[in-house]
Amino acid sequence: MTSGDARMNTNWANLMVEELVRQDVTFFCLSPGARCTPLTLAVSKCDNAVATMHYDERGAAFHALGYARATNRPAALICTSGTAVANYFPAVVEASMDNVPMILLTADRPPELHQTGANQCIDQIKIFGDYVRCFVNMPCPDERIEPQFVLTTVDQAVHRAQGYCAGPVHINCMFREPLAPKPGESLPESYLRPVDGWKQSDKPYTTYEESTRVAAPGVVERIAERLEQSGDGLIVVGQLRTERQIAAVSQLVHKAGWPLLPDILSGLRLGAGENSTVLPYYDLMLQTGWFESKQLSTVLHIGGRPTSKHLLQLLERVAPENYIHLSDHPLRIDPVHRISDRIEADIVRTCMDLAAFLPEAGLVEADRSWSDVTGTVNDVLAAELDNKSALTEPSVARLISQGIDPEACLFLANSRPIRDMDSFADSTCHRVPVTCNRGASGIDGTLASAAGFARGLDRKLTVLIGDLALLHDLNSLALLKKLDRSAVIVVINNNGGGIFSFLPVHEHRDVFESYFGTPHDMRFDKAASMFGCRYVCPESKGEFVAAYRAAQDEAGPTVIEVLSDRGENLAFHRKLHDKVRAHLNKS
Ligand SMILES: Cc1ncc(C[n+]2csc(CCOP(=O)(O)OP(=O)(O)O)c2C)c(N)n1
Ligand SMILES: [Mg+2]
Repeated sequence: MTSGDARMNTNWANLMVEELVRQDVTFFCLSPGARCTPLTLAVSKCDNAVATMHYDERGAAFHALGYARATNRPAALICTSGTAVANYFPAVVEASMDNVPMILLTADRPPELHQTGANQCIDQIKIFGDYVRCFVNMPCPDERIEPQFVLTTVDQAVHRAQGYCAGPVHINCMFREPLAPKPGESLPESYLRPVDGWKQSDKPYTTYEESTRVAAPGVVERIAERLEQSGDGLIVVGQLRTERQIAAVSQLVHKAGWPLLPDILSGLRLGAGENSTVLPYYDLMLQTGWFESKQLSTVLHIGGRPTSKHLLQLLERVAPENYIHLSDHPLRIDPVHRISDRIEADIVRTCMDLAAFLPEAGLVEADRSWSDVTGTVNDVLAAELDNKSALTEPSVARLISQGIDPEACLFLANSRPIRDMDSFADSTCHRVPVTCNRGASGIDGTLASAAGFARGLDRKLTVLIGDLALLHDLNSLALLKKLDRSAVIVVINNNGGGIFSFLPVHEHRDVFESYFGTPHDMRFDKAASMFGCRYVCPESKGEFVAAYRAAQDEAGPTVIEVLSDRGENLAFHRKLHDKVRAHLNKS
């Protein structure tokens, strides 16, 4: 067998880890394995690296994803060769589709072991296909290759991960045995002589200067004129990623004066208040047909894809003459094919410029009937949820919005949880950071992502999750255990996929339960105990409120299991829609 140079393995791994840290990539998610020994040792010995170990590479990658959602900085993932690498795939897809930075360092066997039947050796070359922003196949560490190559490769990788059109990057690292020198064995210092200056400093070898993408001269002014000329318009805000974006969009919305439809991930939905131009309950209003009579010649859409399917259906049906979309990356977000103008530019800068071009008095609002609507819907929800004692799926979402600690963050699972929070969150609640894996909308990796999100923000955590999503990611309860602060997992156990009851396939009664509803008859008490989580199963709203408050006040994880019936939940949603419709028609 060709033998390698253990000291060069160490040299290269140290260079990579040190350069990542200098690029401010300080959080490393590692999984156990042998081939990645040089990288693992380098992280363990680097003072400025923060490492977390997780036995499941799938969860580790989602953890890194959640961390990057919180910080807008990539975490670095390290794993051994073989199927370990393939387990990163779902999180890589999510990161790619939602522009979340991520750096994957996968260990690999050297070329002479490929396609030989060597143990744990698979084809890792471009394994993630087009889902990564760039792929580098590092040669085996070799002293004939100068160290600058290693450093500039890392610098480029970080730039591609977090620069324009952020996303995952993959560096495949082949290592020959012996993987590490014996303890105390000295490294060939002479190899690092060409980067003496780098060694003396604490700066990255290549600094990529920040840049901002701006619209071409005249574009924003022209768009402002179009908005001004249009009498009836709406502003739709999808996912935003930074406080600065939220502030800039808020200012623009305030100046424009048009009704705002804030997605649950926009940062403008929770805590929207009863401001007459903000329509926090727009999803409910859409489901009651309230928008049908409105003239909508212009829509200004900022940020990500709206969660509300009903909003997308409205845009498809109405086909506004001007549907202007502002986002800061090149990926198409237009599933209904109605966008007429697309501005691809920095959101903060563009919103500020646009606001400056709008008339001081704001945009003309031909239709004044938007005001007071929020108060009407709030009254219905107060009567049907707040003032009733039943613990239902909509009331759990609402109670979380009302009871969440202002110092916490909220992670929503896909399926009903994100939709229920979008629909029923109290508009007068606190505004806390909230996110969801909405790039590919998987029900996988939810807990791991949520734990990463809380870790990145250093906040308490609440997760709202369905039973299937929790079963899918059950072993990530171990990651929640590692958080210093309180972590509350509210699981709605409706014994299967509640969302499918809302679909036409629900009418196929003969096959529905077996193939869509998929009941499992499991409860989460024993799983909670296995992973060292407190567990409580409240039966009434009062018990839920008390349990939720107590769980947030205690460090460590608590699973709050709420039992629900899928059929009753569907009927209750329908009843709520009927009530909202009746009140909106009256007002
Ligand atoms: C990884 C993955 N597999 C399958 C799906 C399809 N899917 C969407 S929602 C759903 C049901 C989720 O059930 P649960 O988490 O209990 O939430 P509920 O629908 O009951 O609110 C499934 C299987 C998906 N989105 N992602
Ligand atoms: Mg369910």
